[in-house]
Amino acid sequence: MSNSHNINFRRYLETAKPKGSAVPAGLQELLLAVVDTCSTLSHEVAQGALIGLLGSAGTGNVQGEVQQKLDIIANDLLIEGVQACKSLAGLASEEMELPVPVQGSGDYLLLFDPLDGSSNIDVNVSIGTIFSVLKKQDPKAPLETADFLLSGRHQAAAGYVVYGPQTTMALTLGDGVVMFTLNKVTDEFLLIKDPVTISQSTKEFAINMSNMRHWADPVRRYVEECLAGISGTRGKDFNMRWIASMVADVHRVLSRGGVFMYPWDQREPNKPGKLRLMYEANPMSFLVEQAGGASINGTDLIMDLEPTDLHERVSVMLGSKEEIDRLQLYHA
Ligand code: AHM
Ligand code: MG
Repeated sequence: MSNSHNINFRRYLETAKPKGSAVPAGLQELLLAVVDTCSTLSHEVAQGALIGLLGSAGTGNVQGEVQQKLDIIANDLLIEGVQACKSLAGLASEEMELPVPVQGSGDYLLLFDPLDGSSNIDVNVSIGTIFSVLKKQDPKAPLETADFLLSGRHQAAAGYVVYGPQTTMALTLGDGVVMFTLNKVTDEFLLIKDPVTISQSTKEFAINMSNMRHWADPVRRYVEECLAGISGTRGKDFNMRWIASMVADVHRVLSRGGVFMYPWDQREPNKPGKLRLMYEANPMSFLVEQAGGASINGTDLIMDLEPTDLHERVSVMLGSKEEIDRLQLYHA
């Protein structure tokens, strides 16, 4: 199926049969609440300075990073938007140290990066919301941080909404990836692509090149070979893109292939990377794997990593399979 623009998100959830089974009603309720909130957020983001949304909030988050006003607004909107979901047991956000208990008594856990790409807010470049849904292992026990510490393989759903020239969502329920675009007049997300697949090979990579001198040898080797182009060992010219919003860079990878990297670097040797495993790497890895690509931290599949901390960081290399296989080989 492709370009079925008359299927809205609610209808998609009602009719989809991931791995042959209907989407559980509780998961439908939760995803609809998340996506409705993202639609509200999309309208707020589009107003920017007109409603005083740009600039720093003058506060720091649990990661020690400066929060933008929109980081906080997006976080509050999402909490408010899902609070009443009966199917939800608790939520965790990149912006908050501890998980938040909710009114619901269900067994789903929601994790999100409310506004990814914060450094791009004030310069009117694409930003987005990333979300991941897990199932609480013991639904009856009181909520604890440890309930969230499950590997990416436990995700029941994951996705993002990118606020760009269009507001577009990518979603996986564990059986492929689909994309929707928001009709801003009717406020409906309409199906635009099913299935979404990532080409196995590519000539495009994305990395913050200003950090090159700090990278480990395997990443440096990979990028140097890309830069050598047609006369080097790769025998082809590569193009480079770096939006500095993971959500927008991964959207490009899902749309036309490519490699996205945010690797470990030697400035903070004890920090595995910049990006967060639970709010960024796991949901994006689920999407990328489900679209036929691959996602590693260098040596291992990110989806297989066992988290030990809600806010833990990880090195990320994801995208077209042939390139990720090559990167993994260089790390062996
Ligand atoms: P954020 O969650 O505070 O926005 O930080 C994560 C972002 C990613 O979206 C992006 O890939 C990366 O940070 C950009 O980093 P850099 O500024 O080093 O290019
Ligand atoms: Mg982020």
